[in-house]
Amino acid sequence: MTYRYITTPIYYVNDRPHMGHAYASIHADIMARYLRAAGHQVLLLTGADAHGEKIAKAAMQANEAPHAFAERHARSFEEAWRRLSVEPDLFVRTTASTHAEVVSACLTRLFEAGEIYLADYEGLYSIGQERFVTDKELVDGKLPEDKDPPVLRREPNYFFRMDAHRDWMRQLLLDTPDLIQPTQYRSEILKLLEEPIGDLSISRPVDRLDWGIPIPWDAGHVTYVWFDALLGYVSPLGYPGQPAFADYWPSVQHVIGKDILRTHTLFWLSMTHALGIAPYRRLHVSGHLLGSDGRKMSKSLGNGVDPLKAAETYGVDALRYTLIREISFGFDGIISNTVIEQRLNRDLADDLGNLASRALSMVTKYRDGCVPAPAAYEASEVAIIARATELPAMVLALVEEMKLGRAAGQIMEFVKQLNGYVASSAPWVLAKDSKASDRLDTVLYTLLEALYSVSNLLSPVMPGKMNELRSLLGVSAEPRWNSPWGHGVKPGSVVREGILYPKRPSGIGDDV
Ligand code: ME8
Repeated sequence: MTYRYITTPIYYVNDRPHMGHAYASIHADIMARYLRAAGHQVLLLTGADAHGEKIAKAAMQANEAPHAFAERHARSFEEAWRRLSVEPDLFVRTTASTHAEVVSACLTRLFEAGEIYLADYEGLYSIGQERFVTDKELVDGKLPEDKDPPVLRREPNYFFRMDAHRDWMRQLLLDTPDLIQPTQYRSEILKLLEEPIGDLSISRPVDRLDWGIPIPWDAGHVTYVWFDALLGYVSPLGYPGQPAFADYWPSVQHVIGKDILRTHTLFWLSMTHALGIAPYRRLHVSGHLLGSDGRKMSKSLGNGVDPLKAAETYGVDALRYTLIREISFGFDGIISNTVIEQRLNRDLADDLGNLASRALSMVTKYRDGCVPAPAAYEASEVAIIARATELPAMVLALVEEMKLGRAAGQIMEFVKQLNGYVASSAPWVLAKDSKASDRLDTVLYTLLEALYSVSNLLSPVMPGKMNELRSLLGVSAEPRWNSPWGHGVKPGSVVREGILYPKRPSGIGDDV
């Protein structure tokens, strides 16, 4: 048994989750489900990042205490994950006392080791991104991802000696070419590491911000939100002493968006190095979702699609499928209602749904709904069996690289092959020929068994619909990975007809 640990970002809980959050969480959830199906012992972590100025400000605007405000939104994230079939094993709250204890212990250790010092800081601070920024990063006076320009700050801060770990980080990236994926993000960070990166301010004076974990040796400061949140990846495993940490941490893979690449490389790698925690195994970095107008999806631009509304309109599984299939992971791409609708109507209803409903209705019509036993296989069946047998390993190899869209693409190619097989074997012609009865049995059985394979292969992406498909095929609901050909549908058992993906008339989804 091998342990695998996958994390989503620990989201700021200053509002309801939006499509960008759903994008990262659904990718992490699908990867977790594939690895679980393949026999790994998997933990999927998500959580709520509750501290920092952004939350304090939003809570004040909502006229609510920060703790109650963050808790209310954390619950709306939990509810959203339920509705989007994202099933985390762990949900960390940075407000949890167990988490605060880990943060305090880490700070104390680093302080005692001379890794933290006090100094005055003056610089531009982005409240949107919760970090000090450099002039080089600004476009027209602000960060491109921010609404407001950064503010000038001068204050005493505790600093972590981040720059002292620069050479080590550089060497780590050089020695581990697949540490950060896709590779363009590794190159970006390697370039940054060629020059000094400075030290990291890790505290805020309480007279300006008191919403955070106190600095253990100085009541006048609270911990900087990123130093606190990143440790949310280790605290739920019982770092440092619990067996779960020893078991799961060596396999950790983080899924993040490109907006938090620097914090997950410069900050997190140097922190783990200073603390003697092994660096993560993989950082999977996504691009940004764009609205139908081609601009980064955001609430202020009004070009976003609400994930819960989309799940209600098109079905949660169609949304999950579209999110992994439409955009190559790591690149920017457009997600609009039109895009989801097209994926639903074309890939899911026309290709997969149609294949299932044709196979099931032919079995109903020609064999009274009973699964026939196959007779002799011919070349076309041998090709299908070979494909069904090799797909699980191919799919898993792509999943390990977070190429979920390509994995789903391979499975949908198999579906196309099966649709071609229906056309070329023409069961409706065989049904008219009393001497072709064995042949018809073989074709119908092959279609049902291949659909069973497809349901197992796509189950991590579309758990609900694939359960439905297995139930129509008369097979128990649990998916089985790598089920050998001939061990799925049972000759003599009964299938049911059904429409998996009702088609939606085009143009109903308005892209606002
Ligand atoms: O940054 N397209 O939390 P956050 C794609 N609390 N992904 C998007 C997106 C978009 N338009 N918008 C957001 C934080 N995301 C910190 C994380 S981790 C220790 C602390 C996704 O709520 C993307 O994965 O701002 C991005 O990295 C994440 O949401 C940021 O979530």
